Amino acid sequence: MKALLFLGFVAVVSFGAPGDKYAGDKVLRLWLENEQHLQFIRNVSSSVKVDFWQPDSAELVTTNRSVDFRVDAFGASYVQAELEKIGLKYHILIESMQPLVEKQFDRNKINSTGYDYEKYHRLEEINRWIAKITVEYPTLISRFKIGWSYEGRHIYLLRIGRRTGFMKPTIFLDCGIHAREWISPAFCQWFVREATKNYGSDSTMTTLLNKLYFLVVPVVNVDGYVYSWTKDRFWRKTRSRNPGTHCMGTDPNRNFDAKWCSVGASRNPCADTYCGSRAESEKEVKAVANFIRKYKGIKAYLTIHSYSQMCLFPYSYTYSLTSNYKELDTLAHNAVKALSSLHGTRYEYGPASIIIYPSAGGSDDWAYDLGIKYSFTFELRDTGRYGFLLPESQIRPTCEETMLAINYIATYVLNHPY
Ligand code: 9B3
Ligand code: ZN
Ligand code: ZN
Ligand code: ZN
Repeated sequence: MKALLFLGFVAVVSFGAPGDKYAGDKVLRLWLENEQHLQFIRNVSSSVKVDFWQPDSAELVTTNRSVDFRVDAFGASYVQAELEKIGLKYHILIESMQPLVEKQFDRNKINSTGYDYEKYHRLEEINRWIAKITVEYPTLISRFKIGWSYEGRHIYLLRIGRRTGFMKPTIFLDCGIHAREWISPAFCQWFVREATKNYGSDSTMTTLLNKLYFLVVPVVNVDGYVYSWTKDRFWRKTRSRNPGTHCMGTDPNRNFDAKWCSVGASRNPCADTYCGSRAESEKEVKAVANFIRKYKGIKAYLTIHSYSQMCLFPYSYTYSLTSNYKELDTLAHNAVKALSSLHGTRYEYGPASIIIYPSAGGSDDWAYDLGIKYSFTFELRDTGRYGFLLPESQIRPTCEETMLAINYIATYVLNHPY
């Protein structure tokens, strides 16, 4: 019996399962109506540890919007009591976090027929998959390394499309900029699978792959992703050290060179939206930016995040509209319409500054200002029922509907050369 218990313990640790770290954690949603509510939320972190889910940090909270955040059992009882006192109504989005977290960690993730696209995968599995699918489709896929992470891991890029020997318009698609948004890497993998599987049978995909290249980075923030599997399921940032503090990491989506750190980002290394010591201080951001700068022919930049069901486009760093606002708005409208046609999932769309909050240093704004005029951030499912803990049963419907939006945009880009 002792031996069994011991073995069980070893297995849990070596697979990086969450233990009972999240027992008692809850996710609460508030609607802030006035200054008093706002002050409460801004100051709550001094009394208890709260993990902001939506928006992504305390600084971004404003009145007349909802806030989702995670607190532990102790924090929850404190916060709930305080909320009653100031008469702020709240809603418990997730009553008990532990079972949801446990469900996402390892079980039998490789089935007999090969890779399971309806599971979340740890980085080593994703890297093995990258190697394997590249070998399986030598005429459609090439694998590149675009750089190394802070902790020395490779960042891979897959180029997908029929090899022609001449330049083709190219669509850049990245996933996993934020570590805890696990549905994002799952989507990039789904995209590559659909592209390869449907080439030659589905006419849309065949045309796209004949006439375009897709450049897909399945996981940008590789260190953070590993950390979200091994240490902290809700880690968002990179894992670089910050001098003078024990707080680690920079928000890669505040670290791009787009009006860097001017708004909606934090100078505090302990914040989840820390912009870093300078633009492109993060090796992962630098790798993506350098690649995009030197690769000629990128006509669209698409980046996948979660959660909140939105299709966002520039600008995020200012309320000013881009010169092609009307075109982007129509394109987003139609992409979202295609997405919704499958399961009725509702998406909001528009400039990020207006739809979520103004914030600088994002990859979409940076790509747009570089001259890539079709630049979109997708925030996939859900709207907060599960948040970052989106169950694996939703991987398929989420990816299927998102494919429709991405294919719509790709087809549009193909038909509107510039
Ligand atoms: C944020 C920025 Cl700064 C941007 N340019 N585009 C989208 C977003 C939203 C994502 C973020 O980084 O907060 C959502 Se997770
Ligand atoms: Zn796996
Ligand atoms: Zn994100
Ligand atoms: Zn998000």
